[in-house]
Amino acid sequence: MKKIFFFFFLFLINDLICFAQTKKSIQTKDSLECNKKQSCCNKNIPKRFGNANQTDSFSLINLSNAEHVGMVWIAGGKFFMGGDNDQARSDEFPNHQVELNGFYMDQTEVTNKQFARFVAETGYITTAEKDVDWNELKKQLPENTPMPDSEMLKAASLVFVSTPEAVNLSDYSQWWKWQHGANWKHPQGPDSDIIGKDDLPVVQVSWDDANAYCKWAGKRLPTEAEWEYAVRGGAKKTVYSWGNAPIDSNGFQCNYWQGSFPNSNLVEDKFYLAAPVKSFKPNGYGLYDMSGNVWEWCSDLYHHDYYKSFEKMKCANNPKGPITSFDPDEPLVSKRVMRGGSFLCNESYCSGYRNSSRMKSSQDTGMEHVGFRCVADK
Ligand SMILES: [Ca+2]
Repeated sequence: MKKIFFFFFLFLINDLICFAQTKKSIQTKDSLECNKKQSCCNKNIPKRFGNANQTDSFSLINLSNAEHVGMVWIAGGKFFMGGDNDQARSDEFPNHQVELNGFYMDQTEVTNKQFARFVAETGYITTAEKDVDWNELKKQLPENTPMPDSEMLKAASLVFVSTPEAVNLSDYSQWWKWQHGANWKHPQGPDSDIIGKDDLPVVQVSWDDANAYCKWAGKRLPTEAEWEYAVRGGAKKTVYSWGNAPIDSNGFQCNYWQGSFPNSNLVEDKFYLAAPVKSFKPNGYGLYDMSGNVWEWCSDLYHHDYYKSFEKMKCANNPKGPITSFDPDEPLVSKRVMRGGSFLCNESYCSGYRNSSRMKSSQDTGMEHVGFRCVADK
C-alpha cells in the first residue's frame, strides 16, 4: 500500500470508532434528536494533534466581516434539489423539493488575503501545519497499533501531481501526493508560496479550518441545500450554474481541466491550477466560481442515501444534513460534503461543476483544490 493510504487510515480512524457506534440508517437532523451515543460521538473526537486550546484563540468575532461586506442576499424560496439529467450519479437522487429561508452568501471563495487576516488576528494554525501527536493519535487507534516512522508524522497535506501518461481513473493515489510542508501558505509544498496571490482562493484547508474561519468572521458554512439553491442562481432545471450550454461555449464558463486528466491539461481557460476569484462570469445571483476553481466545503455530513429520506415528503424545510455519515466507497470513514468541482474536473472524470454533483471527504482533510465560502443569516 502506498503511504497516502496509510495516512488516510491514521487520520480517519477516529471516524471509524465513531462510525462503529452509530447505525447506518438515514436520520435527518430535522426529524430526530441526537441520542446520547451520537452526541458523545460527535463531541468526543479527540484532537489528533493535541492542540486543545486552539478553539479558544479565535473566539473574537470580526464584526466588520459580519456586516455582510462582499456578500449577496439570496431570498428564501422553494426549489428542486438533486439529479435532473442523465449525467447525475446515484447519490443525487431522488430529486426532491426543498424550501429554504433567505441567507447571505459570500460572492467569492474565501481568498488567501482574507484567510491571512484571520490567521494574523487569531494565531490560528491549520490542520495541515501540525505534526501528528502520536500520544494523542494512538488513543484513537486499535490497541497495539505500531507507531509509524517519525517522518510519517510530520505536518503534510495532499498535492496534485500530473501523471506522465493516461492512467486508470479509479486509483486517485496516482495523482495525489502526501507532501510534507504543504499547507495554505505553501499549497504545492515548501517550494511554493502565495506571494502575489492574494486573490486566489485559500486551499489546503480542512473542514475544521473552514469552520474556524467562519466563526471568526461571524458567519457559517452553507448547508448543502443552501449551496445548491445558490448555485442555481434562480434558474430552474439547469445542469450548470450558467444554464445548459456546454462548458466551453462562449469562451470558458469556469475554471476546469481541458484535455486528458490527469496527464495533459491544455490550459485553454488560461489556468492550470486555481484562478483568482472573479476570473469567470458570475451566476444569476452574482456569485463567482460556484462551478469549478476549487471545491467548497458545506456544513453537512455526507450520506449517499440522504436524499431518499425526503422521498415521501412534499417539501423538505431547511434540511441540514444527515446525523450520520456513510459513503459506500469508504464505509469506515465519516465525511463532509463539498460542492462545485475544481480546476481538476472535466467531463471524463467527475464533472463536479454540475449543479447537483456531490463530493465528500473527511473533515480533517485539506487538499490543493479544496476551499470554501461562507454564508450568514439575516
Ligand atoms: Ca483550468
